[in-house]
Amino acid sequence: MKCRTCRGPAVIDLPRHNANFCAEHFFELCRRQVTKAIDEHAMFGTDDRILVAVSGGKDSLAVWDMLVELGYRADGYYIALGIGDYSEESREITERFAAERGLALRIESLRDDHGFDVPTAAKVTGRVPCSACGLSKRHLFDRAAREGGYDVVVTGHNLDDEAAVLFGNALRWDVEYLARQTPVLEAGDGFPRKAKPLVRLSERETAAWCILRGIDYVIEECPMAAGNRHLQYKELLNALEEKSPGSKAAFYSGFLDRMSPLLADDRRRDVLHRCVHCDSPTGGESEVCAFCRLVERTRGQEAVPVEMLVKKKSRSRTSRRGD
Ligand code: Q46
Ligand code: ZN
Ligand code: ZN
Repeated sequence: MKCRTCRGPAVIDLPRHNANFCAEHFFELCRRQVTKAIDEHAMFGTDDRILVAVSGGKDSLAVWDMLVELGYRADGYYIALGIGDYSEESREITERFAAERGLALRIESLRDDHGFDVPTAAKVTGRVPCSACGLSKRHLFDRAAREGGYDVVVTGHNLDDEAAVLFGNALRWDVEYLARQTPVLEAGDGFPRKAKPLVRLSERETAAWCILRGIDYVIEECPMAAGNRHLQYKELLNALEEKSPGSKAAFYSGFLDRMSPLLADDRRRDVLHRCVHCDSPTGGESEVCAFCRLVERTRGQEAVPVEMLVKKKSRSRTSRRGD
């Protein structure tokens, strides 16, 4: 197996590029793909202050590493979700990653700072853990960016994630979500800009980036993820990709090029007002945002152990987008 660029020994084969690469030229390919995504979608520039939402997984650590390497001003932001050992381990790994590189990392804890954790919120609301988790993450990322004066929030969503979400949204022809499924969402109404620089890299490629760069990351999936639709869609798309390499990227990029522009008019945000508790933008009738209502509902509740939910999970409702 030889590197396509230098003919030296290759360390990775990439069937969708019909080529093999040595570590150095694989890194070059990754940097090129990320730079292309950033430029093509006008995500941010070198003067912008970037807040990277890090989870301790391969994607968020890879994107943080790449952005710093490419000369961007990127700080990390980690939310301790209180999902047992998984959260403990991911926090340690994230802290070590930042400390070893001298990077700024802000840590917020659902339990210590807001009085609840994901398992307890799931029990109290009677919904799947991902529902309260996703709501909390979106709310806190936005708030951290606003309070910290950041220009953009970056997440580690990769090609596999985006293709799986697209598949789910298209299965239901959910126009509202399809319209908003863009690699960059502009700032507005108190929301920061959001960008996904890894949309041109697959899950396998971000994992290879971490392994070849010696980045330690949490390998296990979140224990709450098992059985979620998003993972099932990924498996289906992987089966397709194996038979026909490149089909995942073609599915997603075809959507961005040909379908997404037609949905521009559906990309409007609801009319918003400010939450009377936390000043975050919020829609609907209530004066209080969904996150503050969740804090209120979980106040004083006894902490629920993760194991309790892992066993019960198969009987609960799945979240709409499967995220
Ligand atoms: S962390 Fe949270 Fe994910 Fe775990 S509870 Fe679901 S949304 S699966 S990215
Ligand atoms: Zn090479
Ligand atoms: Zn609020």
